[in-house]
Order: sequence, then C-alpha cells, then structure tokens
Amino acid sequence: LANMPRRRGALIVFEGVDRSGKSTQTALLTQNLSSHQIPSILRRFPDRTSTTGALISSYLSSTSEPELSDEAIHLLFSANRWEAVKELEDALLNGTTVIVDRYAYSGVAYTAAKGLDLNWCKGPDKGLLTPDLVIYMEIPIEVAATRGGFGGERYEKIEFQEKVRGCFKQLKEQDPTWRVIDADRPVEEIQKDIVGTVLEVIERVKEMPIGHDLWS
Ligand code: Z5A
Ligand code: MG
Repeated sequence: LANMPRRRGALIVFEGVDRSGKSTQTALLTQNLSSHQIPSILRRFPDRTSTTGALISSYLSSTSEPELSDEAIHLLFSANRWEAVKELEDALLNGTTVIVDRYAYSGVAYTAAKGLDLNWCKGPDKGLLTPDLVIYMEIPIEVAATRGGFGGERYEKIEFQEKVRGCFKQLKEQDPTWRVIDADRPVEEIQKDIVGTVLEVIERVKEMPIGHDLWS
C-alpha cells in the first residue's frame, strides 16, 4: 500500500487584468469544488500578509515616487511566490487542489508593461511550480474599468492596463496550456465553464508528477 501512487491535487492559476473577475471566480470555485467533495485551498499573490507582502502592499498603495526600482519590486513579487512553494507543494501532495489568484504571469506582465525586457522578467520565477491549468480571464479594458471604476492603486490606470493586456497576450502565445475564458459574461455563466474545465484537469493530472519547471 505504501507504494500506491497517491492522488495529488491540481495547481490551478487565474490570470487577467485588473477587475477581470479573478477573485470572484476563484472564491466561487472553492465553494463548488467543496460541494463536489474535492479538497481545495485558495491562495493569492501578492500575499500581502508576509514580510515581502507588506513591502509590496505599501509600494502598490503609495502614489508618490517609488523608493524601489522597477527591478527591485519585480524581485520582491517573485520572492513573495518563492516563499509559498513549500506550502503549495505540501498541499498538492496531500491531494488538495490549489487555486491561485494571480501568479508569475502577472509578475511578468506588469513589469514588462513598464518597458522592461520580457525575458528578463521571466528569470526570477523560473523553476517555480508549474500550473496544471492557467485560466485567463479575457476582457476589454473599457469593460473592466466600468466595474466599479479603478481604485487608487499604482497600476490602476487605463493606459497601463492596456499595456499589461498586451504582455499577457504575448505570454499566452508562448504557452498552449492557457485556457482563455470570455470574462465579459454573467458571473454564473463563467463559473459553469470554469468548473467543467477544472474538474477535467483534476482528473487528468491526479497521477502525474508535480512540475517544478515554470517557463521551461
Ligand atoms: N502584481 C504585480 O505587479 N506583480 C505580480 O507578481 C503580481 C501582481 C502577483 C495587486 O493585485 C496588483 O499587483 C495588481 C497586479 C500587481 N495591480 N493591478 N492592477 P491584486 O490581485 O491584489 O488586485 P486586486 O485589487 O485584488 O483585484 P483585481 O485582480 O484587480 O480584480 P479581480 O480579482 O480580477 O476582480 P474581482 O475583484 O473579482 O471583481 C472586480 C469587480 O467586478 C467587483 O466589483 C465584482 O463584483 C465585479 N465583477 C466580477 N465579475 C463580474 C462579472 N462577470 N460581471 C460584472 N461584474 C463583475
Ligand atoms: Mg482580485
């Protein structure tokens, strides 16, 4: 029995521009998996509760000239993910599906949107846990902007979000495992598509090893 392969959980990542509905859909998904008796946890990046998270949060909420360079804040966002690897991996090995609200793709897209080289941006996250599925919430910026309007955080500006969307598009073209979801629809309709896809992926990867080779 000790040699029996244990079922592992799936690593499901949600990406998309500001207000595309990631947090809404990830919360609903956890509830729906639980009603299917599938154990899951929900994590988000940046995780503002850790030491690096506190620095990131103060960077995002300040509108004055940043003290951290674009490179330095990029590395902090990446460090914020690296410090979670063990917890995420333990959960997956335990059979728990891990749902993640933003991941390294946001890391690359938001920094590359400032004009930094996309390949340089990918460097620090190289070797992170590989998602089994990336759900990309596709939405025009004008539509996202009508959802309560943008808040006051550093990146919440239409022109910048357009650049971010362009960078996500480049990442999508490099990675055929992305599932693009039309996010400009009613919440429940989107969730129905997501649940179907996620259940399939959980079933498909349960006996596969966990990947530790993001971007390879
Ligand atoms: N960032 C980075 O630079 N580098 C990194 O490595 C990472 C992140 C990981 C904070 O992220 C910033 O960090 C972010 C990227 C950068 N900057 N920006 N922009 P965050 O994840 O903490 O951002 P957030 O403020 O939590 O939320 P969000 O991602 O912008 O929104 P969302 O989660 O996609 O959307 P939501 O909260 O689910 O929904 C937004 C509103 O729309 C809300 O009022 C909903 O009720 C409504 N909504 C949701 N779905 C629908 C539908 N289908 N129809 C109509 N209305 C809807
Ligand atoms: Mg969110």
